[in-house]
Amino acid sequence: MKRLLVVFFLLLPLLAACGGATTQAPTAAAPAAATTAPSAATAAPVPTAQGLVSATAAPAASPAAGGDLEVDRSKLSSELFFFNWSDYIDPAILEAFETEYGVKVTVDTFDANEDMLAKVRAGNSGYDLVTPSDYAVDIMWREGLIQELDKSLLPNVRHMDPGLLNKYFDEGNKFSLPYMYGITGIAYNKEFFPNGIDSWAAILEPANIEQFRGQFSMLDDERETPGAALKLLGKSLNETDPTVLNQARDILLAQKPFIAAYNSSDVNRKLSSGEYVMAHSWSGSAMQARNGLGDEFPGNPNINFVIPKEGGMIWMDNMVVLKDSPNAYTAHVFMNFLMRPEIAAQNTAYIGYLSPNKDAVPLLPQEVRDLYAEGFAPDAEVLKRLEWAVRNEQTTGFTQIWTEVKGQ
Ligand code: N2P
Repeated sequence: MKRLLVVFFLLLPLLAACGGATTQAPTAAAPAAATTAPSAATAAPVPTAQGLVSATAAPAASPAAGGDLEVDRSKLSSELFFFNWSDYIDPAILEAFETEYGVKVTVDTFDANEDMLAKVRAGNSGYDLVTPSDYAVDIMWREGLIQELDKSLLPNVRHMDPGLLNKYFDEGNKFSLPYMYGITGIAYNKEFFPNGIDSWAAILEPANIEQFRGQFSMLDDERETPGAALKLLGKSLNETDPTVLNQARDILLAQKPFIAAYNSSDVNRKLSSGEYVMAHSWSGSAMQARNGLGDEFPGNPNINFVIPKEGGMIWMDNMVVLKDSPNAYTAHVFMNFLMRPEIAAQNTAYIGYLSPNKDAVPLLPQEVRDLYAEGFAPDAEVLKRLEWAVRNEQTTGFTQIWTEVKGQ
């Protein structure tokens, strides 16, 4: 199976510029106009990417390159427990880490921040490292669920795009460092939509979806899915007015009889197999449907991805170490390993999301770069229509309407 070997070069600086340090519902739009491109924007795409990341080569291990961490092996645990989103790391990277350090990384997966939070809040989860999204990082540090990072163990932070650090959910990156970011829109099979899709109405309005009953899904997510309905209403996905939230709920209730499922777990596979003709989808999941995922499932060349004209979500998942992590030192070593540019590039190429690692970006190959340009990453125009999800006291309204939607 073809791996995703990707390059993403144009948009990172624009994305980096957005969402800054504000704590109020940051939109991607305003700062996108900023011209202070911090990294790759002005650079021509680096031509030597192919071969740096290859489907057959083991991940490059060059700990010494550029002054990587001097690991005290006597402090390493033999195991590490990583709680991560599904289909969100190249298994070859886990093998490479084990080969280099003798640490076996066990990955358990979740498909929603709220599910992850419930498990971690219960205590003694046994997990060391977790990848919450932006607003969930905010929740986790406020609730004392995560520990301050020891930056002396994380020299590879220097490879991260500064524009994607210091975001509103963890100013100063005391608790978290970026893992991957992406956007949420509609993935569709162009056999069924030869003219494309340009509005959330295509997946939300009964008149449009009757003909596709049981052949599409919405994310099983209390922020993403009401967020899509809010966008159709022309509202912010951080809307807190109960009247508007109820309108969003009603859109979802009207749609519900037609969907196959609320699904955040195997949208990639079902799009790829043709079981779904469209889906509310994360960009990388759509990219996996298009290109396949390692040896797990094949790609489907008919899959496209779009951010509807009304807008969509931009988000970033982040590495954090749990307060009760049994192996915190090893967790830092693993985080630092994941921030090596060649490892980050290999991982990004494999899973098809977007890398916050500025030195990984030039290592990404052409194939997926082409897909980014086709819409699997935002261009400047799309970026203006994207919004980050913010957590605050008022956003409990989402849990309320989501319970009502799911419960009926
Ligand atoms: C990967 C999930 C991407 C994370 N399956 C969405 N925040």
